[in-house]
Amino acid sequence: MLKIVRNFVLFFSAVVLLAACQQGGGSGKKSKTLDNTKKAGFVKCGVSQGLPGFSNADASGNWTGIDVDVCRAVAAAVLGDSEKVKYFPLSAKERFTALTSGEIDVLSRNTTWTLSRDADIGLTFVGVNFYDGQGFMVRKNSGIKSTRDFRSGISACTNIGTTTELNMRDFFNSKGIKYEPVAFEKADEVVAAYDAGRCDTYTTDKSGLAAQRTKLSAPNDHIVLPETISKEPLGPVVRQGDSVWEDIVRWSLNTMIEAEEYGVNSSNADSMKTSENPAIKRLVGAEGELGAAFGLDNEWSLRIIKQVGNYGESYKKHIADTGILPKRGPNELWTKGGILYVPPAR
Ligand SMILES: N[C@@H](CCC(=O)N[C@@H](CS)C(=O)NCC(=O)O)C(=O)O
Repeated sequence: MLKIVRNFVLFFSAVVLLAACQQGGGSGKKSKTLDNTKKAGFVKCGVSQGLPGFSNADASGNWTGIDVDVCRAVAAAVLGDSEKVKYFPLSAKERFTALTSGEIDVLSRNTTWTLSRDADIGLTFVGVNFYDGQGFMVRKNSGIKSTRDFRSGISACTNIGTTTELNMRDFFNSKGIKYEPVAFEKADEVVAAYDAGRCDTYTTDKSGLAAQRTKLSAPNDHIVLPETISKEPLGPVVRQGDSVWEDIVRWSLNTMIEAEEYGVNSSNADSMKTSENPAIKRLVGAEGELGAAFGLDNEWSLRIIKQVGNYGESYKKHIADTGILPKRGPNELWTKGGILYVPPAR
């Protein structure tokens, strides 16, 4: 009897161990977020409340911008259709709780990757889709030409819940300049306050200054000062704890950047299947089985490139051709003097 019990215990332990091993080995392809996204039929994407070039809705509620394109890429990869995205406009203050609470599954909203955000609050940054830095805008007639002209008593308009607030404090304190922060939750309130003369300077990411400037009553009456006071690497974010979903979002962005590097775009992607370059063939799914690593088919990346375009196409359409920031600067490929460099898809 004792022997039977012992054998049963041994057998049971073996089954449990085997199940655990299989779980470990196969967990790479299990994603609750992917399953839920497929069930819902759309990607739940957190965006800004309106930042031209990055995430902005027109009068009919159509969202466009380079941040929007990241969510469209994910939808093309996992649902086969870049239009299958539901957008959730979020203020800077709301954005992280929306992600950790499960209201959204990707946050793609001019969000700076910092240590505490990445490590401390249940979030994971998957990459950078825009390298930025914080700057200041002032009225031309203020006579201020550089931050060296700032004096104690200056008032500065900015957004609550941003790195901007923290950098501004560090900047003024380190220079011994007494300043008056004028902060609001909604970006439009900040712009309106600055436009109405309630503060001497408006400070945010330089891309934000360029984009929000278009909303001022007389954009040409304002200048952006030459100094950049911080590093603001902006990129998409996911919840911690679903590494497959994290990889899908990371490699959807990487696909757009690598496609530009290899000259693959929305018009030529199909014809690239017969390219002589194996890296290009992998990128368009004609060689290898890269999609299987996330439990996706092999055309996931081809769909991203065909439906959304490569990074350069997205930048041109939303940021350069709209006049927001015509020059790519650091957001040029590493092969062209910029710092856009993604690991290889292989
Ligand atoms: N990159 C900074 C700033 C982000 C931020 O929220 N900036 C404001 C000013 S440009 C903004 O996006 N406003 C648009 C909105 O809230 O809809 C951060 O991650 O904290």
